[in-house]
Amino acid sequence: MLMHQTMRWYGPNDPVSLADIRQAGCAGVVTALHHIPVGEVWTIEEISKRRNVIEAAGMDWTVIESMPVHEDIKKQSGNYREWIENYKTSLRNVSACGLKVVTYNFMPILDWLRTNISYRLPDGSTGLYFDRIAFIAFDLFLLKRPGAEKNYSPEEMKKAKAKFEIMSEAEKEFLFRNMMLGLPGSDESFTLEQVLIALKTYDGIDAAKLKQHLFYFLRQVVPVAEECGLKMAIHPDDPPYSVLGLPRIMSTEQDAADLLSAVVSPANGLCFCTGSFGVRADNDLLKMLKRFGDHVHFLHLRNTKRDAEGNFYEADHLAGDTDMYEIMKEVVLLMRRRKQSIPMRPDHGHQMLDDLNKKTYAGYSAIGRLKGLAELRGLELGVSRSLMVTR
Ligand code: DNO
Repeated sequence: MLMHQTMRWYGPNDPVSLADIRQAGCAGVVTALHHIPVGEVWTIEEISKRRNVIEAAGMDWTVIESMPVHEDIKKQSGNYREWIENYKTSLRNVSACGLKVVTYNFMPILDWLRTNISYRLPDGSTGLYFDRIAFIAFDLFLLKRPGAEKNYSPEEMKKAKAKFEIMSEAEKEFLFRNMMLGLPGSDESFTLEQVLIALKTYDGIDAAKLKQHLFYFLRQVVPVAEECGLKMAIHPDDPPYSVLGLPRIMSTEQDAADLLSAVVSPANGLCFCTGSFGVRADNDLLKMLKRFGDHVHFLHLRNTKRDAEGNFYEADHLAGDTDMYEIMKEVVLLMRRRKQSIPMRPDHGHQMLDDLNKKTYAGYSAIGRLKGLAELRGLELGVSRSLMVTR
């Protein structure tokens, strides 16, 4: 039994086509109805339309990534009760259309963040990079977030100032654009004003409160998911710690344990993203996978390489800080134990070869992801076969 190999597809406007994904060897596609405003119901009609397009290309749509959670739900403000009811309706509708896994996240305002989406690697390809000092410089001198100084040490602020002073206008502009990229699947960037206003609405919401809001949400939606045979898979924070003074609550082993014990149900689970959890040196990924294996409903396999300063870049899928061989071995054993194939996507990939001449969603190149997928596929087959040998 092997993993169900998929790639993310951002929908009809994605420069990487369904045909490309099929040729990469995928059996399935992971996508979402990005055109539906956050909070509104996903209708059966819209879901089936999308499913038909994918099936016509010879693949299936088993995993949704993401069904986004309205900001009001995260803050328990405004019409959050109505958004939760809508979410339940959407869950029933996607289940009626035969989908099985729903990925979501609970990161306030922003999703993943990088300071440089085209970091040049030694071989000439590019990857995504998070430079901690550049990030602090952005926060202090470009965003000028009120109170930002409270989140950093004097030493860090000194380094950020020095870095900012020697940056050219073009470099500042590049950093700014990278940081303000909109939510995944959106072509619109955030504006400075929008971010500052949104940040203000989180005043008074600390990590403990945000967790309570997450658990409240789960107590409402998980029973619905369970009833209709769906699995919920929360995506970890990326990077896995507080940013811009915002609480982040799905970054560590303890966070995942808290989530699973808050609502005990087979429908309450994780999108185990090795690239996100792996940025923290204190996350023991193998231990986490062993501990939470029964609740892993979706796998994002990619690798990062961090340094002592807190910077990291997205490395080759089989290189970096995560021992992908060990992870893969555990995945193979897990699937055998569960007698079930787990959907996986190679997550991001580098921009390489012809990708470098194309504009794709950051991290979602065709060839770079194909390379990652092909390596993971080979690793899995090798591990799987070797585990079959009995002496
Ligand atoms: C980044 C992705 C995330 C993920 C969401 C899930 O490339 O892995 O944006 O889709 O956080 O809700």
